[in-house]
Amino acid sequence: MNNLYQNKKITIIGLGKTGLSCVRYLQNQQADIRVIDTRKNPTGIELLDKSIPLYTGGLNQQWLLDSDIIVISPGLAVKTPEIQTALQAGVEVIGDIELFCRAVTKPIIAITGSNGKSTVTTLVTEMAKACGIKVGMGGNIGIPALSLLEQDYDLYVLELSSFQLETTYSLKAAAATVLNVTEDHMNRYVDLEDYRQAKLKIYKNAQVAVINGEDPLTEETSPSVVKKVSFAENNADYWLKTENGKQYLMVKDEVILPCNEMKLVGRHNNMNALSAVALAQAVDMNLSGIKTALREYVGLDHRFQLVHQENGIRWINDSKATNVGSTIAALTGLYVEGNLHLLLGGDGKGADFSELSNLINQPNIYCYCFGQDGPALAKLSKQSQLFDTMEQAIQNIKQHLHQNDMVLLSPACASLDQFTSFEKRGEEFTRLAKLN
Ligand code: UMA
Ligand code: ADP
Repeated sequence: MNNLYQNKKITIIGLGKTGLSCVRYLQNQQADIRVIDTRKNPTGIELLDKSIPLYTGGLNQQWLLDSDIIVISPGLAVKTPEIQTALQAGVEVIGDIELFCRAVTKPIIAITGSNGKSTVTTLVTEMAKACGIKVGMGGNIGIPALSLLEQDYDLYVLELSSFQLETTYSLKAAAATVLNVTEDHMNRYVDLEDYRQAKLKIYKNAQVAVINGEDPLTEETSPSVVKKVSFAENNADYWLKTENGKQYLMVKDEVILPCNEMKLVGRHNNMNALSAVALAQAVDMNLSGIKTALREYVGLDHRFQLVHQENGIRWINDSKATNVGSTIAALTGLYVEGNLHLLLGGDGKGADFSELSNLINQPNIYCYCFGQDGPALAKLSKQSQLFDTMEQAIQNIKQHLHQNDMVLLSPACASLDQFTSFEKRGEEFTRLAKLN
């Protein structure tokens, strides 16, 4: 491998998983590195080699200006004034995915979107495995992309966030998709269009762009794309056929699989399956492996997951519903024979929640709102109550439960105001569900 970065002065910002993977990678490249984290006591501090200069509690402008390259964590906005000052002084600012793209020699399937990224990323990875391909999966899903370069893979499947795409320039995906665009991270973007433009960067220089025919915001505009395919319920290359009450995943006129042979359920998951097939076929995976994965894939934890059932009451953990679009997906077409007790709340990241209003104002839906944006959410429904914490809300729900009811945590918000992650929030919900 060429030592592109040998003796280059590189400042890495952020000591999370991404920053630490950059440190490891650039140390191997013999770069002259130092690390900044704006937090006083950042998470990965104990894992950092003591010989590497570290600055915490703010951004050291002089270090930034002295750098040849700044490698910035997706957790920090490029719009931050100190970063802008460095950019104006001619310092290059990139992210870990850019480092990855410059080094990689094998094809990449790149996946972004407001919702469904992790589901599609893992499903495509399972398809590749079922086809016998040595596949490395990483990115926003929680495995830093650079760590994948430590092994020998023939294909990479990357989940990419808008934050990561902002600082990526050299991606040339074999297949790329923007699954959907709905409001998220409005505290980091000027508006929806600003956020969308970051996502659309995924298509630049892609061999195949996989677009959502039902969401014009996912339309690729890059002239560099070689081929375009679409997925949608109707009028698309990958579509859903309904015949005699049964649904089928289709490519053109060919049946791929009856939907009831999949373990994934729900309309949004049918769309996820179609996009995954489109991505897999774009890199010539065989249909037999694709079908095996579609049949066997059970989905991920914390995504509309049944975690407890007792006395005819179902408890569903959808803690990964961290924006309005994902909660809408959970509620659309959901039939509950009894009452639906819906837990909403957390950090809304500047979102407008009003789209939820129609869906939740139903005679059998009761809302229990908590956390930072609980008050704003409670205002949306006539049948809502406000609590400080999810635990208090669940204690209250338990006094009102009857057979055939459902308790659903699909909070439309990030968890970070009261939990360390969406996983911890989901685990707490599951624990409380099972508690007598
Ligand atoms: N932070 C600071 N100062 C810094 C650096 C970070 O305050 O100098 C804060 C950030 O604002 C953020 C938090 O620290 O709230 C985490 O940042 P980090 O740099 O420690 O993050 P990593 O551990 O490197 O995790 C990142 C992604 N995090 C973000 O984009 C915020 C992870 O996605 C990703 O899995 C990981 O890299 C590996 O690629 C998480 C995420 O929430 C799951 N992503 C967003 C989403 O999915 O909606 C985009
Ligand atoms: P991401 O990685 O983009 O956050 P996940 O696959 O982890 O996506 O799912 C996050 C949330 O979004 C879950 O609540 C899930 O049920 C919901 N979801 C999954 N796919 C879609 C989709 N295509 N459209 C809307 N919501 C979806």
